[in-house]
Amino acid sequence: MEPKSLELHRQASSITSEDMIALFRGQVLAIRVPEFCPAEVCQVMSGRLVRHPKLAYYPHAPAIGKVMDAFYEGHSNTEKRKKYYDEVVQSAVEFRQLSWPYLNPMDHLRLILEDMWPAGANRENIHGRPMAFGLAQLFKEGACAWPHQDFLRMDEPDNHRAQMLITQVTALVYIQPADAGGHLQLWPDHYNHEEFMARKNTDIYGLNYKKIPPPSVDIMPQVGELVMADSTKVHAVTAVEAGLRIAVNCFLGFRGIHEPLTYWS
Ligand SMILES: O=C(O)CCC(=O)C(=O)O
Ligand SMILES: [Fe+2]
Repeated sequence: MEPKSLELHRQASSITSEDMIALFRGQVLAIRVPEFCPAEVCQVMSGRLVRHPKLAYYPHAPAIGKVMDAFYEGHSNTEKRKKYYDEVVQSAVEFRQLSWPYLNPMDHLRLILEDMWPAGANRENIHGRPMAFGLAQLFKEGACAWPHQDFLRMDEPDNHRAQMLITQVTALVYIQPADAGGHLQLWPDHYNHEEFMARKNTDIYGLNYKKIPPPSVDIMPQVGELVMADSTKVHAVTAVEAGLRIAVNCFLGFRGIHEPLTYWS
């Protein structure tokens, strides 16, 4: 049962620490900021992303492309992990160029967080060096993301800094929503490892829809919209039925209201 006070999503014209705290506490499942990134900037970015030299498709999911590496991809792969850290500075520069000469929506977000959050916001740094920032994901027709959870604390059980994370939020800016499908689904539940494994599909990474309740929130993203949701709770992307879906995203780390927020991808 969902608590009575649970708010499904909150629409805002600006980001406030009150809204962020409500999200971290699980009192609201999503914060939506319409037109966070102007449509003309989205258009510039999508044009560059589809022909980006670093656009790569996931070998296990060829309908999903990405520009820039995500930290979790290098999980338990020393070589990938090294490449990730070696390319941090260059990736940030290249990510910024995607929107040049306009303000990059991810840079805009980090500036807002730094200005708005009482203790400011910093690049995440669990290994004594800054983590990468800025990533794009492209979903072609048929692509989906199965219900899953993202939590750096679970991926890095031996890392002291990662263990101090109370929760983690995904911040997504939709550069180009799908023409049909490609909805973001959110659940209020977080499963621990045992509970997750009991509900997992046997042959794919995500949870089996038949073993979890229906989603509480279903969002059809709009062009330029910013959506923030707790990534440690179950979330999914429904199959793209028509068009190409492009989102840029980063994660935000929360360690307490007196601690700086962190961001990484
Ligand atoms: O693209 C989306 O809407 C969600 C992708 C996702 O799983 C995430 O941001 O953690
Ligand atoms: Fe996710």
